[in-house]
Amino acid sequence: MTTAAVQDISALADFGIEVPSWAYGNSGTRFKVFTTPGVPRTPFEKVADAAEVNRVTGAAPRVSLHIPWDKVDDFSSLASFAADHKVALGAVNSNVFQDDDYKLGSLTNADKRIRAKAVAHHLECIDVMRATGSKTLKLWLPDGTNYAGQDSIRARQDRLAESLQEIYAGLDADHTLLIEYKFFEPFFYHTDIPDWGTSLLHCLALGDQAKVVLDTGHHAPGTNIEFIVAQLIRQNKLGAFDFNSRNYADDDLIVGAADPFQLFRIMHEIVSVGAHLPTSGINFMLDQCHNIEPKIPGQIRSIMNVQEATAKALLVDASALEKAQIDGDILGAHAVLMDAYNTDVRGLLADLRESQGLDRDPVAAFARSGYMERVETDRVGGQQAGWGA
Ligand code: PSV
Ligand code: MN
Ligand code: MN
Repeated sequence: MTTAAVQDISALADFGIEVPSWAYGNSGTRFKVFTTPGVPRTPFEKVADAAEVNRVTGAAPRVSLHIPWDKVDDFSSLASFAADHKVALGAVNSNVFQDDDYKLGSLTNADKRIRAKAVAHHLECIDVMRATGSKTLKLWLPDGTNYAGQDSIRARQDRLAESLQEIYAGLDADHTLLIEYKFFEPFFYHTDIPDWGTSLLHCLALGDQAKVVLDTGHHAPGTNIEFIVAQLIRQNKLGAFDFNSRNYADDDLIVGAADPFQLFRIMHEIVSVGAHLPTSGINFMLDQCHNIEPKIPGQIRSIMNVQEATAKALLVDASALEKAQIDGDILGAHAVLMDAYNTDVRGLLADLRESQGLDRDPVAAFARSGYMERVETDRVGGQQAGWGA
């Protein structure tokens, strides 16, 4: 059993989770995008919605942007708007998957002109970062092929390395380039950055400012994600998470919904080395879409799920675990983890919120606020957040 001495989840007071702007817009599958009353029409309204999530949870201090979905005339005014709403603008996500030019690839394309265009887009994203004060550029590369022999796998890696170097050279000294991986989709034979190994190799070639972002939905079924987390942390190359849940592929469902135990195991690897503390520099982000459920409450639920998994990880009796591991006590060690996982932490989290001056129940607080009814009346006409988030 966990003891009272280790029931300290106060570290969660400083644990922030970044939310994605695209979670607040309408999204869907290739079959249908369902519209939602009150959906944001502009990037400003997306930021306002995200600020609501922070207001009731106290744990969502930043909003990731997606360019061009969140393009505005004056990014510094978007940053001031965010600050007025007590949030900051976070990672800037590039987009090289919606332009006809990129049919055969973007940063890997055999055509030098198209590669240059894709590099220029990332340099434009870096300019956005300068205007918003964001420190992180996030690159998910959709490039790949559908048929064996369609293009040279090797040549594409060489082109990618060269393109990445050009982007990396455009970073300021305090910027980080996050390189994401995904094992398949939109291409189905090979993907140019399919796994953490490929992402890591490119990051190592680039330098200290390049790190891997791990999207929990981007692995083959059965992959031991916590092993990847542990390994990347050992190399100081885990830059960020894109949290979400998957049952089948890149489902982008609410984090902790499909497999809360997996989320706990991931957070245990994080907490066991203190990587949940702000000093680790790891950016804990959500990358989700709410196709059928209400979006703001969906984000609130997501934040709470990550908090619950992290609280449970904080309850792991580290010294008892280490002793059992060293003693070769297999079931004893497993029991230490399971004791923490099976603890109901909802009361502890409600107490923590109360101590922060927040409502004990963020879902109820949001429902009571009348915000949703207000925006449903005020906002007429919605904006498609964009495909693929
Ligand atoms: C596409 O798979 C994707 O979901 C990636 O995970 C990116 O992080 C996200 O879209 C936003 O571009
Ligand atoms: Mn992602
Ligand atoms: Mn994805």
